[in-house]
Amino acid sequence: MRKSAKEVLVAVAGQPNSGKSTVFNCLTGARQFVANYPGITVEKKTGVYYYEGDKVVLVDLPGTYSLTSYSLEERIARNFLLHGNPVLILDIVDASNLERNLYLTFQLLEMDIPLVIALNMMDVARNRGSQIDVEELGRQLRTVVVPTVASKGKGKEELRRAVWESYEKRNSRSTSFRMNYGENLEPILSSLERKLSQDPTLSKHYPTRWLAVKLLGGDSEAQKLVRERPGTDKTKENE
Ligand SMILES: Nc1nc2c(ncn2[C@@H]2O[C@H](COP(=O)(O)OP(=O)(O)O)[C@@H](O)[C@H]2O)c(=O)[nH]1
Ligand SMILES: [Mg+2]
Repeated sequence: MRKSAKEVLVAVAGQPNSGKSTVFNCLTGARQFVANYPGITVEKKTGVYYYEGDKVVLVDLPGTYSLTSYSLEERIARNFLLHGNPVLILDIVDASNLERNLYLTFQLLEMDIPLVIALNMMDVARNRGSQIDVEELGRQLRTVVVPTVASKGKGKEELRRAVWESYEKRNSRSTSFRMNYGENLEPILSSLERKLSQDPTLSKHYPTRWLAVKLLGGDSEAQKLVRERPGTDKTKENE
């Protein structure tokens, strides 16, 4: 292998039954390892594949419908995104349940980590007569969208290429997608975000927009992050 080979950490997220495990298996094949998240019995599956000699490490996050802090699975997924340093999120979206699946996507986009969407179950969507304008979806979300039928291995190479290209372009992204919370909330969010940005420790460790949204929603884990200050090891999940 080339001396300069890179190693890239990618978090694989998605709602239950979106085909997350199928995509994961399709990309990594037999190169998989299972451990537990520290201190708890939830399985942490890691897989590896090589793209033109560079190593891509995939971490399979627990399947969740959203990214609040109400369930253990959601907290694990969220903590990994906040503290595990993935450079990219691969979001598996079920094309036949697009609206419901995008609920998680919007929350992932707020984490301020480059995102690639595998628009999976394209066969099911097509059989139901749905026509999805894949390019328009990508334009609106300002992200790359790759249509896949993971159970048939369709879209695998396109997905690998999209992951790599998004990784290489990660610093040259134009403005990323921002959920608009409407004229009542946006001014409050902006002022909160401004305050959080002025705190160098917080803004270095957490996406301030995300933190502002969560604080406004009364998210207790987010409040704890602000209270406790970053810097200590919080990858451990204490129930
Ligand atoms: N028709 C179709 N089935 C799929 C596709 N991807 C996955 N599946 C099937 O959908 C079911 C759920 O997939 P799985 O990977 O376990 O979902 P997960 O819960 O997100 O990990 C399985 O029976 C898969 O074989 C796809 O693109 N098309
Ligand atoms: Mg699964």
